[in-house]
Amino acid sequence: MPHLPRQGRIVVLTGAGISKESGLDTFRCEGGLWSKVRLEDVATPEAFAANPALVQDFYNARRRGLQDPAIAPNPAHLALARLEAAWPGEVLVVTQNIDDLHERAGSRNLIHMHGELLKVRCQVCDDPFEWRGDLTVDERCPDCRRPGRLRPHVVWFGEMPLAMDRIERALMDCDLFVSIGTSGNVYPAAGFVLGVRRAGRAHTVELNLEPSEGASLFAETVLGPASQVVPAFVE
Ligand code: BJW
Repeated sequence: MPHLPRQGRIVVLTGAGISKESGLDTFRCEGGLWSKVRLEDVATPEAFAANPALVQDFYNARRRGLQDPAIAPNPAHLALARLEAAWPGEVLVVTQNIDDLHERAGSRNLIHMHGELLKVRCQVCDDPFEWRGDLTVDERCPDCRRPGRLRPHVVWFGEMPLAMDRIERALMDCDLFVSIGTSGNVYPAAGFVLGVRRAGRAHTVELNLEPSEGASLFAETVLGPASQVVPAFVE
């Protein structure tokens, strides 16, 4: 861990790579989700409008997968939770992941900028709520009772990621920005490091299996599997 003031603010951005060793697929690595299904068919509002059953099936399968007892936080998730508990300043984890492994590891100051797999929301009422089973296209909203309006609580291409105001404030105010296991292909998360650099204050570090698209923008890079490099960085 680089030297920081005791009250230093840390923002950690995580991507699919941190959950890979927990048994969850990444998107763009060999054998990743986007090699099995076209993102245009399942991860846009237009895809959902055209074929809601196909999109629901894609998320139902991933929801079931996440609840497999074999899927659990790995040492990288656990190290970030320990850091949050021990650090006298603020540690904010901003995850692009829709899994719940950071929560299960014990992270509490956490933003799911691309939503949460175990939540759905009504397109009329708009409030997300927990949903652990399969979702069918004609399911009724428990609040407004309208059928066919529930959708996965995830952020698809072309939609605005969640809590951007809070994230941008935290990025501008942080002393250390750490990016873990993300390929840097998807904006706005891919642009966070540049924003932090422009603010001119924070040290920037990438922890990844392979250099990301924006690797040259980080002041420091540590390559290796998250389960090894994250605990080593934090301790
Ligand atoms: C390991 C490892 C191990 C492996 N240990 N590491 C310019 C500016 C702004 C927007 C755009 C722009 N140009 C284009 C856009 C639009 C678009 C976009 O980015 N398109 C690109 C394809 C170019 N973005 C959007 O539409 C976003 N919305 C938006 O921009 O709104 C307007 C706006 C503008 C400005 C400010 C604010 C808003 C929405 C994007 C939504 C993305 N949704 C998905 C699906 C979520 C639901 C679901 O899970 O199904 O999010 S797509 C998918 O990609 C998912 C992920 O969160 C996201 C990122 O993937 P990630 O995590 O990086 O995974 P991989 O697979 O790419 O990489 C894995 C990494 O792990 C690799 O680096 C490996 O090396 C590493 N790894 N094993 C450590 N063991």
